[in-house]
Amino acid sequence: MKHKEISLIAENDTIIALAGNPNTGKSTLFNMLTGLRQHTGNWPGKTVFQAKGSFIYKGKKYVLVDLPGTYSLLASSVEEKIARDFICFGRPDATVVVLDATCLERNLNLALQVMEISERIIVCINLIDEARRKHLDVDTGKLSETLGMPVVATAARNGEGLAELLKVISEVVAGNCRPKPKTVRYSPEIEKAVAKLKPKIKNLLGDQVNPRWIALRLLEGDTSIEPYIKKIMKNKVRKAKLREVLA
Ligand SMILES: Nc1nc2c(ncn2[C@@H]2O[C@H](COP(=O)(O)OP(=O)(O)OP(=O)(O)O)[C@@H](O)[C@H]2O)c(=O)[nH]1
Ligand SMILES: [Mg+2]
Repeated sequence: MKHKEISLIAENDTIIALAGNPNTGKSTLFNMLTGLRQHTGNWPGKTVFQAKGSFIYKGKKYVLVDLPGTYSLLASSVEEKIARDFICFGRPDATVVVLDATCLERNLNLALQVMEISERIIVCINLIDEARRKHLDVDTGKLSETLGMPVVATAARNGEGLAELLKVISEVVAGNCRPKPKTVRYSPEIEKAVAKLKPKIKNLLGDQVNPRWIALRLLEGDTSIEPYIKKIMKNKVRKAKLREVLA
């Protein structure tokens, strides 16, 4: 199902992924932006497989992918694997990480994991209306500075902040805004091993994936990424052969 859906997206489509913890309003945001009716709500029927829709902003088409809600990207459940594989190997042009403004601390854990995979991230602090109701004040400027990424506050259900979110998405896709996510540093031993592995991975896989993230997964003994690595390598070899023929 997942591979079929990924391949349904045309090669030159601009793809925006929506990631986040369960119940943060991703599908509500998806429906508001695409005009579709993806099921929303905290009951069985939550988004398990990613839904796909599109919208036009300033004459440009964007394909939006609503990923299932996950607390992490460790691929220990089917939802986590779908979300992780799409962000890493589906190569979206930008990933919007949707966080619940009323429990940022827990939600930021996922944002940090997405930051390890991808650079083109936008943080969307949703349910800002709920936060306001609870007298919680979110300093988006400070958060943006701390994380090194654009941060937009929204209340998806009533459309608040969506104009700003679209503007930021378009700027990130166009390269006018370049997020610089802060790197999460590990112990010196791990960093030493990562430094050794990174150039080798880069050499093998090119810039198709984030070599630091792959190095960390390999050190962790995560075998679930192997099929993708093999696929990327096979494609690379095929391309190299084609180049030889063309030369
Ligand atoms: N007050 C308020 N409620 C919201 C907002 N956005 C979404 N909701 C509500 O939050 C609930 C969950 O929204 P969904 O869009 O289904 O959340 P989701 O992130 O797609 O959930 P999963 O697919 O399970 O991960 C629904 O009842 C929405 O109506 C918002 O900005 N403010
Ligand atoms: Mg959903």
